[in-house]
Amino acid sequence: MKSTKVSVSNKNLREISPEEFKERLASKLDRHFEESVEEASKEDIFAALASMVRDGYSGKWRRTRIAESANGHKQAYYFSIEFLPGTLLKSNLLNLGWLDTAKEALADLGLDLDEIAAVEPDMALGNGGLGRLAAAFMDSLASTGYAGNGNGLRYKYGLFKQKFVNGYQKELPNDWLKQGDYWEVRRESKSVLVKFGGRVNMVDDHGWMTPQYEGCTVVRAVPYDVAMVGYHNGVANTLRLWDAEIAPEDELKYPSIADRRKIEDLTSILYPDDSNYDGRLLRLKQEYFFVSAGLQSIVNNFIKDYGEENLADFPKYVAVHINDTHPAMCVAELMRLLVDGHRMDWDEAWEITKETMSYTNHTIMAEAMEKWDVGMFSQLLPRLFDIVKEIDRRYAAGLEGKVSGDVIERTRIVKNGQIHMAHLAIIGSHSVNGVAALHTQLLETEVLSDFYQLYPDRFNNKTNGITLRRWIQIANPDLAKLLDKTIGNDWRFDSKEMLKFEKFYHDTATLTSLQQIKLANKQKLAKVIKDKTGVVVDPEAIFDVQVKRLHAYKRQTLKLLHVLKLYQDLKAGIDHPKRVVIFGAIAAPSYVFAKQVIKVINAVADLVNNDPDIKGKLKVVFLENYNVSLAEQIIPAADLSEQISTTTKEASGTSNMKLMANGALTVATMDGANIEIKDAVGSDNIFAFGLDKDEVYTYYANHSYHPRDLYESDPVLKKAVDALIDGTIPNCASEGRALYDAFLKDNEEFLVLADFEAYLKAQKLVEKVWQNPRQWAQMSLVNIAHSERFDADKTIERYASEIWNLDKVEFDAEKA
Ligand code: TH1
Repeated sequence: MKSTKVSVSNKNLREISPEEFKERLASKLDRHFEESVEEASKEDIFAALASMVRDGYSGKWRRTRIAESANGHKQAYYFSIEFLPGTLLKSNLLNLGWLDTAKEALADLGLDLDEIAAVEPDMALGNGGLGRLAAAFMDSLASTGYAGNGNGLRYKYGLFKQKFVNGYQKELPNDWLKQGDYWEVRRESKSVLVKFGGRVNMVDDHGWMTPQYEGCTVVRAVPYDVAMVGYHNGVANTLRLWDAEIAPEDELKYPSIADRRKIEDLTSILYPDDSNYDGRLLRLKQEYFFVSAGLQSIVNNFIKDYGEENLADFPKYVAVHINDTHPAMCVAELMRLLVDGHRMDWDEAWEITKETMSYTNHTIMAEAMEKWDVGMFSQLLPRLFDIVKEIDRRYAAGLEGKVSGDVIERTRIVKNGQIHMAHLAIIGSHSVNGVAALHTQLLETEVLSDFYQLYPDRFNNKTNGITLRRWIQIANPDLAKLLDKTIGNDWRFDSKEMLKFEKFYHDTATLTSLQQIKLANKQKLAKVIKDKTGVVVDPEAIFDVQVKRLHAYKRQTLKLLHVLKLYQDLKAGIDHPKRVVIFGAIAAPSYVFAKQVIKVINAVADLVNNDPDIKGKLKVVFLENYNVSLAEQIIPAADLSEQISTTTKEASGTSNMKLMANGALTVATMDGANIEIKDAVGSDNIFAFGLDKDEVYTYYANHSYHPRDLYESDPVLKKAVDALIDGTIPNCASEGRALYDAFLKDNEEFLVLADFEAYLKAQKLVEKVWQNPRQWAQMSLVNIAHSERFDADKTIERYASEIWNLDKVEFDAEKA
């Protein structure tokens, strides 16, 4: 077989002509809906386009699968409880090389691609950064030409829809499948069974202790596959999402709808929690369900391709990645499949498991650490519990006499009636990585230091990345065109090329274009804001953006105090440049404090936006239901990017990267990936401020943070904080009081008031630079050029070579 690298990088940006595109569209509409383009609704045109796109990649999808198994390629499987791809029409068009043609062809027909694409509901099977990263990695795996597939859950309801009622967050169900998912393919024949509960008896079967399951509940896992199309390279990988159904042999056991629901509800809802842990039974069921189904299908596939007798070679052909601890049961489940299912000797199975598994930690926040109660776990998963206990026993026994008993006790998996999932993931993997340099350093020196002492070679850093294709080519097409004009279009294929944009630092025409593009994007966003909230904002103002989950450590509260201070200044006749502060943030429904913050911000927005005294100099806008699609509208219009988490708390952050790529300047604490952004752009091109990691840890170690002292001694701070309780802000007395009390609590964990003064200073500097539009544009240009450092394609190259040991897919390029 003739083999060529798949990265038959096809740099033709127009793979079909507008004429051909129009013909295909007309014939789709005719065949599917018996209507002409003129008669068709947006929904119908969307469906026809989606169908054309599917035709466009179906051959690639099939050939990639065949090439992968025929060529004996190692494949990576990314296990994640969340995937957050957003919408897929435009990104599939882009990756196929059809986007510009589609825009043009539709325009010829009097149609606007953006309006039609808006019909597609977001595939919101994730909360925030963790799920978005998983989706970015899917795009990059395909686009860099690796055989890498995703494995997750097909939630019937995606992340809830956030609505504001009287300024309070209300949650509505997100029935994203109602309109029919255009991209998935149900693969009935690949279904597997997953067992829960019951009892397990070990019986001797010809000398092998074999489990017999009794009285368990069997759930059928049916995969729905979504193609992940590579950028101009003929590759299409698979994102496999599992749905729970009644097993065919159990139909009679569940005669009523209500009975059936009990099984099918397993995949109904996505837990709306981010960086938090909530030890509920349903979540444990979900975790085991996609872990077991995914590993069963991988092992079945392996046996089909290579034979059971070659299972010892499993890690040569399979890498399984554990994205945060939610899929940590992979370690025990693969042991179960190998030892119980294929009668492999424990020690051999253990070596295979460790070589196969790798794990990413995404947070050091104590409240996010998964620990399952032994009682619940052993009842739901009796056999898996035995295996976890055995892994733990052997782990402890293996260290006996080699390290202190304290270390063993601190690091073991099962202790004090709980199962520590991070410990299971680390002990059962050959690689453990953090998601930014500082984060990995903190894992090594603080949070996981015992493990780092034990296994220094396992630890490595992989700083997160973003899909630049989506955030520049799709979300900011005019910026993309400016890059083409200045540096040529090679950057669309190799982001390193973007560094050449820096050569235009002194080029007045380019700087002017940058300003014009930003202004046009701000005008568009101003319209969105007007339509959604009724608030009129001036596109000439600073667009100051904080978009991310609502969380105490992310400190939307610090931004709020700044807003209050600006408001008080303006009331007192102290002038500031015009500013529009834009928030987008969803709170977990059970997170009381986060919801109080939302209410207060909305109340402050009401106050500020309607106070004639300040003459429109300050506007506050909280956009509902922040999601990927809204991000695509906000981020290209941002001047200022707020990345102000308490140093040490934000593992990486990724909105910081998207915003810089769109030319926003960052106000940043030296936390997460902000440090690397500063390193990339230089300290003159970022507004860095605040406590550093050592200062934060000193406060924690000495319990020496006394915010009341700061409050009493700084009248500016006191005035801003007092606004929360002195009646300044109408209609939020109890929420204002809650924030006030939180700020002033002795040793308050997020050190909000400790950073206030430095934050104001950073914002003063922002205002000063804003007065110099040329300098601002120059800084913006440097940020755009250096965003190449955070291209997820490069992050994936590092995972592929340093963790998964993959090589690129090869197949007959002629047919690609
Ligand atoms: C986030 C981190 O908070 C963020 O800093 C990082 O950029 C992102 O992951 C991607 O690495 C996390 N999201 C979750 C969600 C859950 C549990 C832990 C984390 S950490 C449910």
